[in-house]
Amino acid sequence: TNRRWDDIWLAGLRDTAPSTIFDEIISGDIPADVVREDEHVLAFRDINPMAPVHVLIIPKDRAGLTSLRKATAEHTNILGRMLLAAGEIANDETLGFGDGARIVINDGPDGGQEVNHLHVHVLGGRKMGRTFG
Ligand code: IU
Repeated sequence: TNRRWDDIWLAGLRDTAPSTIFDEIISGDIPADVVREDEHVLAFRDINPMAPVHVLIIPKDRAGLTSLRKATAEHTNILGRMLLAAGEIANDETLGFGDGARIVINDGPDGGQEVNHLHVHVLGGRKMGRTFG
């Protein structure tokens, strides 16, 4: 059966928000410095880094996840994959991380979110301060 197309069709039904620049990065229409990729998640360097290393992790299929506040139990798998990827990336000294990282999700306008496609920030390469801005 054509389960993959069923999944895409269903994702479309539950994700009517406008696509974002991250979809163009996923499709390859806009280049990105990809540091890690699998079937479900894509990780690339932030174009405007706020630390010596700044990586964004996104789901390839946004599937309604414009923000974390939109998450439901059906997103459990992808949310877990994103956090596992964050830990693995933060552990990768070849990317420039030292002993630790700051892992952040901005959610909604008041949270400082600018791109409406869920993303986890992994920041490092320096010792982070206690303030969150
Ligand atoms: P925010 O949490 O939605 O504010 O984060 C969006 C991030 O996406 C922000 O750090 C931008 O620098 C980054 N970004 C990018 O890496 N490439 C782009 O083409 C665009 C934004 I637009």
